Amino acid sequence: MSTYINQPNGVFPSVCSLDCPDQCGLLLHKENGKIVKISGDPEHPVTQGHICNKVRHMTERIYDEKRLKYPLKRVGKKGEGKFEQISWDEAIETITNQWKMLIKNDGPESILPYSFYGNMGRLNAEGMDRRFFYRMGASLLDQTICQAAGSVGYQYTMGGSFGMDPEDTIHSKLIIFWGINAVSTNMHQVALAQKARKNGAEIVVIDVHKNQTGRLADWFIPILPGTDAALALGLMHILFAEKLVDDAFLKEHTIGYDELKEHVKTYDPVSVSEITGVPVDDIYKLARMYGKTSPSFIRIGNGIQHHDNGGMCIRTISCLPALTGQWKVKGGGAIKGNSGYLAFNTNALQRPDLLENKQTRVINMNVLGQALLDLEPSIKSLYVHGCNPAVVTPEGNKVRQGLVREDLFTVVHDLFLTDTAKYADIILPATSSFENTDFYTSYWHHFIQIQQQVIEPYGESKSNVDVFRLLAKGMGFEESVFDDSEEDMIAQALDFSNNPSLKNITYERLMKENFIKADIKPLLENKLKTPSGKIELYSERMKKHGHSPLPIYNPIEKDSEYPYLFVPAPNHNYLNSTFSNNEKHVYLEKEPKLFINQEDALKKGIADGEVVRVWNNRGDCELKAVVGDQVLPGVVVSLGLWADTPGTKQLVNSLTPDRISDMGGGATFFSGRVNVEKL
Ligand SMILES: Nc1nc2c(c(=O)[nH]1)N[C@H]1C(S)=C(S)[C@@H](COP(=O)(O)OP(=O)(O)OC[C@H]3O[C@@H](n4cnc5c(=O)[nH]c(N)nc54)[C@H](O)[C@@H]3O)O[C@H]1N2
Ligand SMILES: Nc1nc2c(c(=O)[nH]1)N[C@H]1C(S)=C(S)[C@@H](COP(=O)(O)OP(=O)(O)OC[C@H]3O[C@@H](n4cnc5c(=O)[nH]c(N)nc54)[C@H](O)[C@@H]3O)O[C@H]1N2
Ligand code: SF4
Ligand SMILES: [Mo]
Repeated sequence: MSTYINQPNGVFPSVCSLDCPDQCGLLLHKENGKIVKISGDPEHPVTQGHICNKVRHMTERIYDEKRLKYPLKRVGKKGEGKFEQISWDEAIETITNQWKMLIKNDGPESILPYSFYGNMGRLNAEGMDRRFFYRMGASLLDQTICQAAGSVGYQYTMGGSFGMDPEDTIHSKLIIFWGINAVSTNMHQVALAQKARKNGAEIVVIDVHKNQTGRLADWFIPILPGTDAALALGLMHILFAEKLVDDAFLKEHTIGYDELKEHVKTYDPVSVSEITGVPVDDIYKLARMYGKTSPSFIRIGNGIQHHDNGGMCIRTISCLPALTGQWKVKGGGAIKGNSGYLAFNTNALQRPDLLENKQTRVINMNVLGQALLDLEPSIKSLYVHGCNPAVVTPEGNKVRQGLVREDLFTVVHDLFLTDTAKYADIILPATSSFENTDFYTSYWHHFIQIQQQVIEPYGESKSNVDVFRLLAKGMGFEESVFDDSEEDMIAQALDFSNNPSLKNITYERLMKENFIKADIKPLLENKLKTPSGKIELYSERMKKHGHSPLPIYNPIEKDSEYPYLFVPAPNHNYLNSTFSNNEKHVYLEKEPKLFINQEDALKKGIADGEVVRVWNNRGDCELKAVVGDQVLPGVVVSLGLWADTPGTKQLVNSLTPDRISDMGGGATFFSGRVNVEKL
């Protein structure tokens, strides 16, 4: 039990719950029972006292007047946003009565939970909710919107989400940020890279947009969207041709290097240059730099995998460190994600055994719009938590057409009246993470952390765990798993003999120490979790799954004749759509922009600062043009996922395709085409 809650004044350790690799250790400064300031924990070895702008202003969000204080029921038309206060008893009774009726008439699969990591706390994001919906037998959600394609691609090469320890970045001499806007999205990786730079390291950024990360680079390499696999193969071509590969390493730790060597002969620098837009000389320069510098480190971002070919692209890039033997060098290798190291007992936490019907249908979250409109038997109820699909999900107009269905019973649990909540029948107020207890495992650094409750719940808000306890009671679910305390659940999750790195990490220790680094052995000390136990440059398993067993470049789909490839990326001051409803953060971000090359702007008669209409067959929006050389001709980039504001049209996901990527059922946000004109 947290003792912090009873102390009105003091400074208390905490964890950032946002979906961000850095997973910072925080200090919450409390006065008269309220948090007045949030700072980075100087004791936390990765955070080192520094946090981002977003969370430094977090008190504005947790005490925002607009926060939901009590449950609401809809009184207006769907989506109109008219609600009336109700009690928790009425809310739970309304929801469970509706669900009991649906289960009787249509079966439990007519109900779909839709959630993501608005709060990364394991109990709240994927604990009690899983137990509840497994027990109910509801449709299952395939949570593919973020890193699915790349994780599968990386896994084919490396056996799972296992990369370098980011703290070793300080030893690197060459750091490549590849498709990651790290200044905004992984700031402590940048801090570590800057330390390495003081010791002589060079920073290279490969991106479609010269944003703040590109501007910080020693060398920025602009590339055409969706072509990175070709560049990686071109680098391999030169590495083999110029004997810059580590033969001893390849023999000992990989399979398929002879096949790969033969195969990459077709990716000559001239052809690769035509595909990628990267000049031939630069391809040579980068290959030689990569082949001759050690330790070298590639931070693989999420940007490259939100494409039709995202899985294969990451599969391909992740072969590079093996060619040069970098996995053996401290400060060498790559990171796509590191969640494999902190794997905990998900079966004990989530209890998939409670699901009776093992054939229960699975719905890919990227096609929510289609699912709500066309799926048979139809979805009759949607329960949304920790996610804002009306803004973040592709084919946004289809999503909204689905949400407006009169016969869809929608419940939204959130801290704010999000654009999704506006379509709800019942809205439930959620606590912020500082108002509950949870444990956290980063997908980038190696620390496990605990959040103890620091402040009282805002208004009548409740945590996800508490709401699912109430819903279980209301449904008449009698299993004792719904009575487990937070402490019980954390202990169950950490009790996991399959992962020796967690051996000495317990609830009690976390309560004392707040953050504990897992005891992780060097990557190649044990066999990898690939079928061969080695790094697989050639993958028989990929062949079985219908992919090329060797890394290849597959072009993205040309989904229309519209002239521009559209990359709607995240922005600096929001986290996905979180903060898009908080004045301070909106003020810092100003307005939604569209970056366009000056050549394209000239042709279209668009001047810098003018509002432009961006459209395709899926939808349209209006953004402010930024004309310059930040993007290549033929490419346009927007920043941020903006909430609806009256009088504006800024739903960038109204333009994005809901095609599924090559692997993992992933999203293809960045592979769509649009047209642009002066408004
Ligand atoms: N400030 C802030 N931080 C965040 C988030 C946020 O919204 N705001 N979101 C969080 C979440 S959930 C995630 S998943 C991560 C995402 O953070 P990142 O891993 O940085 O991924 P993105 O920002 O989606 O894209 C990264 C970069 O890829 C570029 N890009 C797009 N297509 C291509 C391509 O084909 N090739 C290359 N080389 N580059 C390309 C984009 O221009 C962008 O600069 O950040 C997390 N942190
Ligand atoms: N165009 C485009 N679209 C994208 C992306 C992109 O780069 N471009 N990125 C994609 C990616 S990588 C991701 S991960 C998704 C993210 O999409 P989402 O997961 O929807 O992320 P957020 O927009 O941050 O919404 C999270 C919501 O959870 C709520 N929340 C926070 N804590 C809690 C809690 O404890 N309980 C409950 N019930 N609610 C809580 C927040 O208030 C917020 O409304 O977006 C995707 N969409
Ligand atoms: S959003 Fe990321 S960088 Fe900012 S405080 Fe949270 S974990 Fe740290
Ligand atoms: Mo994400």
